[in-house]
Amino acid sequence: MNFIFELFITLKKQVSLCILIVANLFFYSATVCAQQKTNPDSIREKMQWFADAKLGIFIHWGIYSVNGIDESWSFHNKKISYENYMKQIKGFTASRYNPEEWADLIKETGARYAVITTKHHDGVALWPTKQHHFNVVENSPAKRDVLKPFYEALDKRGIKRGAYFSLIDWSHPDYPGFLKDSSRYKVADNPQKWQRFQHFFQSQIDEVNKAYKPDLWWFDGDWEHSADEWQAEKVRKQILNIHPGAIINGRLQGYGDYDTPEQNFPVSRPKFNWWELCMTTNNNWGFHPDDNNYKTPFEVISIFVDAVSNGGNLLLDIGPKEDGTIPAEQVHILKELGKWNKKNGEAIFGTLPGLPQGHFYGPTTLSKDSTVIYLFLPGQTAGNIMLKGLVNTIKDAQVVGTDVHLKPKVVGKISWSSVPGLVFINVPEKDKDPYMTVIKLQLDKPVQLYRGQGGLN
Ligand code: JFZ
Repeated sequence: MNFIFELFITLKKQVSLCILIVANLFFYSATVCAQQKTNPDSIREKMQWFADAKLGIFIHWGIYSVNGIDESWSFHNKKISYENYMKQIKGFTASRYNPEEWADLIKETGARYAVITTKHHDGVALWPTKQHHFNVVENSPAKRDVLKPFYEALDKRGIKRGAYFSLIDWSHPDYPGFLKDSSRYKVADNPQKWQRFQHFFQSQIDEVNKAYKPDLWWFDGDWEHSADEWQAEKVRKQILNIHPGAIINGRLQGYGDYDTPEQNFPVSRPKFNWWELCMTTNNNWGFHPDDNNYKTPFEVISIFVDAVSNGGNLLLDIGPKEDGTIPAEQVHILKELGKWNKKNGEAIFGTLPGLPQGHFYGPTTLSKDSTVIYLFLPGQTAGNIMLKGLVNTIKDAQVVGTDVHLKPKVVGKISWSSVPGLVFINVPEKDKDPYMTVIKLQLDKPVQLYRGQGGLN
C-alpha cells in the first residue's frame, strides 16, 4: 500500500498545518494478534492475493449433515451420545456430489478462494488418511476422496484452495479432550500419549499438504492447547517447507498470518494487518434443516461491504447435505451476492480500505492508487448524499455498473479558508441498485482529506 492521506488541519489564527500520514502507519501500526510470532513485513508479498480477494466461501461438510445436527459440538455438549453421533458416518453418501457444480457456484459469487473442512473436531477426515483413523473413504458409503475433485475444480477456475483443519480431534484415543465434562488424561501426566497425538495430527497435516498443497490453511481449535503443546512453530515450518507461499489463519496460537473474528462484527476499524470475518448464512455452520434464520442477500451484502470497507475479507459459509447438494436458500444467497458483485465488483475486488469514519455515513473503498473513492449507499438510499472533508476536485461521478453520470455540487466552500466544502450528490431513485448502490468518484489526484474541526481547532 503506497498511497498517502494528506490531513489538513486549519488552526486558529490562520496557521495551516499540513500533516502527511503514511498509510502504512494508518493501517498497519497496530496490535497484531494472530501474528505475534510472525513478521508482517516478511509475509506481505504472499498476503497480497488474500488482501485483494475480499470474498471466500467456507464449506462445512461432514457426517453431521446426515442428521442435520451441530458439527462435532452436538456430542461434545452431550445433545447426542458419541455412538449415535458416529453412526451418521454410515449415512454419508455423497451420492449427488458434483464438485464441478460447487466450483461453478463459488465462481459465480465472485469469491477468490474457498475453504473446506478437511476434518472437523469429530476427527472424520474427508480424504483417505493413512493414519488409521476415521475417514469417509474407508468408513462411509461415499467411499471416495471427496477433496481431490473439489480442489481440482477450484484450480481449473483460478480459485484459491483452502483447507480447514481441526487441531482438536475428540475421536482420537490419544487426544485428551472428549465430552464437555470429561477428558481422557492430562498432557503433563502422560507425555508419551501426547507425543503420539502430536505425531498423528502432524502426519495428517503432512498428508493434506502433500496431496493438495492448499494455498490457505484454516486451523481451528487451537484454544485447547498451548503453542508449545501443538508445536505450532514446527507445524508452521512443516507447511511452509512444502508450500512457501501458503497462508495460515490466526488459530495457531500466535503462528498464523491473519486474524479470524468469528460471527462478530467490528464497529471501529480493526487494527490487524489482515483479517477475515467468517460468517454463517443462517445460524449454523453445517447443514441444519430446522434452522431457517437466514440472512437476506441484502444483509449479507451489507456485512460484506462493511468488512471490505474496514480492510477485511468475508468468508461466507455454506453447509451442504450428506448427498452433496447445497440447500436452496444458500444457493439463492450466493447467486444474489454474485449478481451484485458482477455489477459492482470493481468497487470491491483489489481495492483498499476506505475513508476513516466521519467523512461519509456509509462504507467506502479506494482504488489502489487512491484516485477513486467508492461510496456504498447504505440501505435503500436515494436522493442527496453528503461527503465531508474532501480536498480534491471530483472529475467525474458515476453509478457503478451503469453509464449513469451524476453531478456533484460543492456547498459552503469559503474562499479564504482551506477547509473544503461539502459535496452533495443527488442519486435518482431510478438508478438505485436493488441491494446497494455504489457511486464512483474519480478524483483529480490521490485522495486528500481534511480531518479538522471546522476552522477552529
Ligand atoms: C469453530 C468451530 O468450533 C465451529 O464448529 C466452526 O467450525 C467454526 C468456524 O469454528 O468455532 C468455535 C470456536 C470456539 C468456540 C465455539 C465455536 N468456543 O470457544 O465456544
